[in-house]
Amino acid sequence: MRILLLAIITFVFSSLKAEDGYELWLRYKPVENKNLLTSYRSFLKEINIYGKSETMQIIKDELKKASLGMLGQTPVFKSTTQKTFGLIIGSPKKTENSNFGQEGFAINSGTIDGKAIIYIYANTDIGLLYGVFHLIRLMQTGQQIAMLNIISTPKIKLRILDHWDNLNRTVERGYAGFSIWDWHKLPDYIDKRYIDYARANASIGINSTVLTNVNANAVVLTKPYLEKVKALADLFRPYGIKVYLTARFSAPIELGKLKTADPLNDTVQLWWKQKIKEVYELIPDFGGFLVKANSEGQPGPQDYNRTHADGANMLADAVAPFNGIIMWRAFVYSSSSNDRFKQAYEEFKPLDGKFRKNVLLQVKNGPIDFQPREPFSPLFGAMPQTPLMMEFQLTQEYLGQGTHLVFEAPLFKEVLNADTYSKGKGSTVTKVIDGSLNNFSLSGIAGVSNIGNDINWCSHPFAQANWYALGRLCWDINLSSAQIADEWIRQTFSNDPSFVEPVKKIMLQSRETLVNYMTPLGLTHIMYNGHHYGPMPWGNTLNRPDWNPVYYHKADASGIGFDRTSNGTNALAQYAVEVQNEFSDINKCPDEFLLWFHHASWDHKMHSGRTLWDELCNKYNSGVDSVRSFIKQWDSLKKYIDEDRLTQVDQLLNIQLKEAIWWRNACLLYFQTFSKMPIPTQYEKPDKTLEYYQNIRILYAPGN
Ligand code: BDP
Repeated sequence: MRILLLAIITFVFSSLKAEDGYELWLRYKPVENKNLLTSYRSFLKEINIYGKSETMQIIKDELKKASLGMLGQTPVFKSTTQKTFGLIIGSPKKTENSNFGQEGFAINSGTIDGKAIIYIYANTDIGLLYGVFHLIRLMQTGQQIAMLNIISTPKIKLRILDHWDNLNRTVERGYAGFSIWDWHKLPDYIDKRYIDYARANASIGINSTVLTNVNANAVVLTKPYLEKVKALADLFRPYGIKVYLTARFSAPIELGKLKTADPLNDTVQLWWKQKIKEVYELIPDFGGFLVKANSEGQPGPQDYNRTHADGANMLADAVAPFNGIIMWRAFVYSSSSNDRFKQAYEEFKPLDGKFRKNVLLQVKNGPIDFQPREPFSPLFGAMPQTPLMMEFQLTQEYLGQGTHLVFEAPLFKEVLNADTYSKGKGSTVTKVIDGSLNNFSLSGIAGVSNIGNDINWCSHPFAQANWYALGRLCWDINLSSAQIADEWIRQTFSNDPSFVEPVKKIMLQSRETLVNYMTPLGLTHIMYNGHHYGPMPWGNTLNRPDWNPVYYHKADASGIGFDRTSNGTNALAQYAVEVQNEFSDINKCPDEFLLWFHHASWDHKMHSGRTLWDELCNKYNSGVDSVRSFIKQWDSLKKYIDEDRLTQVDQLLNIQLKEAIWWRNACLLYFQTFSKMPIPTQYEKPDKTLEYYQNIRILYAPGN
């Protein structure tokens, strides 16, 4: 009796316990709504599982955990064909259902003879696992499960995390500690985190992971490291996750002692074929390679006067017999172009249609580099004969790094919803990426991972939401930012609407808020050199012009902004005429893109009626004000969540406020030296001088 009482007390009060964030959105806290609890309990009292694979075992463990945590009940597991009720997973008579594909699932529920019954069907065990996680999500977010009729399939085939993790465990642009891959101890030591990582990814449908940094190290292709990779691949397989590596283009020289890495050289081709065979002998379902070539000093085919297509195709031919793929990055820029914006298009557009079928071109969302706001990359509308995949950056290199609360779904959606007009109105980036516009069956979205070995995985408690958003959007690209935020908050914190609604509001405003206090009105790349932490709009000391912030804003006495119209670099010509029309007229260009495309005078009249200078002051100040309101809002939510995470977020928001003020003051004081206009009286005056801000030296920012 006492034990039972203790169990009930523990069940009821476990939601108030301190939390470290390790459990992510898979917390499985007790369901508080009595009606829902009764309903869920009846459906999950008995669970019938058909099949004995490792994946089915994972399903069983997950359901046990969820049921115990949320419902306080241990389900009875059966695997018979006898009279069944409760939750039925898989089916004794497996019939291929073309609606589900290889990863989709269906869930149906109702009552038979007064007994609750719920079926999850799929063509594969992985599909069943996704179905189970979906059902758990419904329960965690407080939804009815009594009358379900769901068919769900992923919109995007390759749903990927790109880790920029080095073999020495540092993470390029990582703000959450060291790499979770403990290469030194692999393959014999298996960190429990690897399993939890796979679980978390499977729960949101991520099915691919690139383990290593795009600035690649050939050592990962040596036998001892491949054994380590194999250990991870074996662990991830039952969770439906395939492993990929980055390939260093000069590996034949570095590892094979060849004199060249020329992709058209027979010996080089043979070297890669043998190396790749070795990989597949260890990992039969190895996914393939991600390649950064001839970009920021990385070796590549152009070192031998060959094209990106020559390089990609050589590797594609070597992985093709094993059904592998090559993800070739389009992130290139050198000092030769008059506008960095134009470079990827100039190099890749002529190669359209020249890549093998198993090559995907991986394009960053914007033409420059993961800035707080960029117009969509013109490549999305320009390569109808090449499957293009999207590269987003979850790790917040240019979005406040480890200390700012920024929910990135609105940024992702803004790009995906943009219309390329490449095949007339409605040719959205989404349709390019999901393959529907140009008829490709291969499709992919990658997010540069924000995961490290910090206890809560991503350092900032809200950074987890960006990992979550990537997975959910890849599965269902039509989900709105609000839906994703809603789901995530409920699972990560609380189902109480008095908590969910204000926090959702903060999340949905957070990206625009950051744009406002960092780079409003289309400003871009004015961060500190190197580590990119903090403002440095005055930066002008590096050798190449396109490494310096002044290159990007071009502020002078006449105005500010980068003229990309036909009077300037004419980068706009890389878009369809309809897109050009949206941006080319300085008076019609949307405010948020103005300085991306125009050098506008300081007294240019904005849509608000204010001058450009006043509008700049307005935006920088409204960014700061929003952070203040986030803090106030957050602090009013004390009673809804555990103190640990409450305090953590509160401290981080206060850092964010300090930094927002730093950004505002530094930028306005600097730009004022050109505008020569006063900061309007209704706004706060910077309390320090420009020199003060210019003398700030941050030597050891993380991730660099
Ligand atoms: C830039 C990062 C750099 C990456 C590069 C890339 O600053 O660390 O290596 O992107 O994507 O944003 O290759």
